[in-house]
Amino acid sequence: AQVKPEDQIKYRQAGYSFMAWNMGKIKANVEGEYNAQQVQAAANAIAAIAGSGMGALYGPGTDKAVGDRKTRVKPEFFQNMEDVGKLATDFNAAAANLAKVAATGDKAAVQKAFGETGATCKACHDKYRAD
Ligand code: ASC
Repeated sequence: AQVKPEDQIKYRQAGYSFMAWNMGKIKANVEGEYNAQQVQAAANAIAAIAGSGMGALYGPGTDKAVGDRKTRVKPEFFQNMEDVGKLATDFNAAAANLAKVAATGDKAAVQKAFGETGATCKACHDKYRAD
């Protein structure tokens, strides 16, 4: 079934928002007291969403606000799908690696994998997100 453009934007924003909450939990753990179980659960959630096919939520009509549903995606995103695909693949790989490393409970290794994951988030924001 066809997902309406405004719903595609809503769902992708929900995905990023939920990943951001989990990134924040991992950040708090690597900067303070470390709870390996919490980090593993958060990393697994991020990896699952990252690998869930969010690209399907950037269909026609989702390049600008639809009614009250705003979006920060830049027009350039839709003109550089090959580059976007590479950035998405990098993010997916980094998130999968973060989950793998989180399963070991090694805080220093998680700190490194977390930094690498955040860098793949930022790489896309810098190019294709307004603000
Ligand atoms: C986060 C979050 C992002 C990324 C990015 C990394 O926790 O909400 O968008 O990490 O800030 O640079």
